[in-house]
Amino acid sequence: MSRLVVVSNRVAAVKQSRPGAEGGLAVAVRAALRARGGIWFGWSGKVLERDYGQPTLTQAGKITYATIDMTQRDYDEYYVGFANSTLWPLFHYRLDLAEFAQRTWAGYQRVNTLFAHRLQPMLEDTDVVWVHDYHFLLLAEILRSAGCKQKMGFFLHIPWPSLEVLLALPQHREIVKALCAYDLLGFQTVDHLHCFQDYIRREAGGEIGDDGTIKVFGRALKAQAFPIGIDTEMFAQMAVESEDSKQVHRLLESLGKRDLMIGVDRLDYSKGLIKRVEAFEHLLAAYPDNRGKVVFLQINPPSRSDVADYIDMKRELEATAGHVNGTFAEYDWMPIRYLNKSFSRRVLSGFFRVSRVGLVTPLRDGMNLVAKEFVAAQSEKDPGVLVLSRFAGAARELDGALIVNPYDVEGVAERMQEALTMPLGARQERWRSMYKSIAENDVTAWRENFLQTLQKSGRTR
Ligand code: GDG
Repeated sequence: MSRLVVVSNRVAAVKQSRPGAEGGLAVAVRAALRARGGIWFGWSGKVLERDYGQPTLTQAGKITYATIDMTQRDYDEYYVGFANSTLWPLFHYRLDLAEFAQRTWAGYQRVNTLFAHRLQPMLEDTDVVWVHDYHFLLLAEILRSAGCKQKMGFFLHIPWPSLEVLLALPQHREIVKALCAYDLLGFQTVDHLHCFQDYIRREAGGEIGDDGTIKVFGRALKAQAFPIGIDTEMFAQMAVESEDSKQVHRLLESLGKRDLMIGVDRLDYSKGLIKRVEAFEHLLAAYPDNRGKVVFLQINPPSRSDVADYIDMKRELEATAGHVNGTFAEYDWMPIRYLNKSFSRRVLSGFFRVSRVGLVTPLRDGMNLVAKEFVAAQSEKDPGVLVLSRFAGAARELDGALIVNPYDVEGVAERMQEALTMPLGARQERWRSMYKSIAENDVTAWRENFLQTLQKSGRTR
């Protein structure tokens, strides 16, 4: 079996903490690296004033963790700049927030080049390279022009936008052309895949074969949907154990007989948090029976707090939640508990398990793993109901959820009410079909599917 080289912006910690402490992706990637041997390469998370040195290498069994630091300028231009202030908003359909500047584009090209040049000497001819996410769209092209002939695959964790939206990106052509230097491109859903194919056909004049082979820019590659999964069994087991934890007991005690609705999201404008709070406000206004009887717990681990749009959104969210609490709270009941902090995955799994309703209502999301985790955490005897945005990739698979349009605040409130009042039999039926799907398509199946397809694809070398 060929050695695997994984490239991602952040690299998981060398030392794993207890099972379940890290996300499914890290677990799955680490397991593949452990089986095949290889390198996990990326940014150390450190920002230094000085120039890049050679990668820091840490060997753990058959895995080499290779990380490099970043200069303040590269962090500002590549990470905060082009990656998170141009690509992220644009790929999430937020043209109003996307910033376009030659300076950050140059920074993005520079950092992709630097990473490629640091990676290249570590590569062996028979390696298989798997690059993750929008931070490294250009990596394969730079490696190819430096003479690298390894099989290279790329997986995009966020949505691929529709043609009209992508065309607003001044560098759309350079970026798509660079992406076509990979042998295999993976998207979260067929919808994202179709958007990409649309660009290839209509904008780039390329051809797409029945088997998904693309011929464009004098290159041949494959593009396919690989919906990412979670470590379903492990998450389900963790939730069972966590139900008996101190934190879950305290939560239940504080609720009394009230029903819990839960949302867990990075504090990001793509997650539709303000609209969600507005929908909850509408629920309390339109269905007053819920007053005093339902608690909405919204957990938001902080994220990208050095990007201005995130600071603005946080302020607006706090004001909106404060307004709802100010309007409806009673001396013995607070409708919204808004927590701007993180919890361990173990505690979260227990919170999910005791929730009557899971609210996952992003305005756009590549997949959304919280939706799958919520389902995994439920008990078959008394499962909660998932309210899920049609604009999350997960909606393609989780057809047992109540699917909503997150922009339609009144519509979401209706579905919240339906979820709160759904009879047990209907909840079980919906949950079973969703659990089956996430158990079959877990993160291990996802990883193997991608790597096997990559192994088979590409030019014969
Ligand atoms: C990107 C794409 C795609 C949340 N709060 C805490 C915590 N979490 C965990 C969740 C979940 C993960 O973080 C978030 O994953 P999502 O999929 O919901 O969202 P993104 O971070 O935006 O991820 C997304 C994903 O990549 C994978 O391809 O699904 O569409 O945007 O696992 O449980 N974890 C801990 N403490 C918290 O407070 N430890």
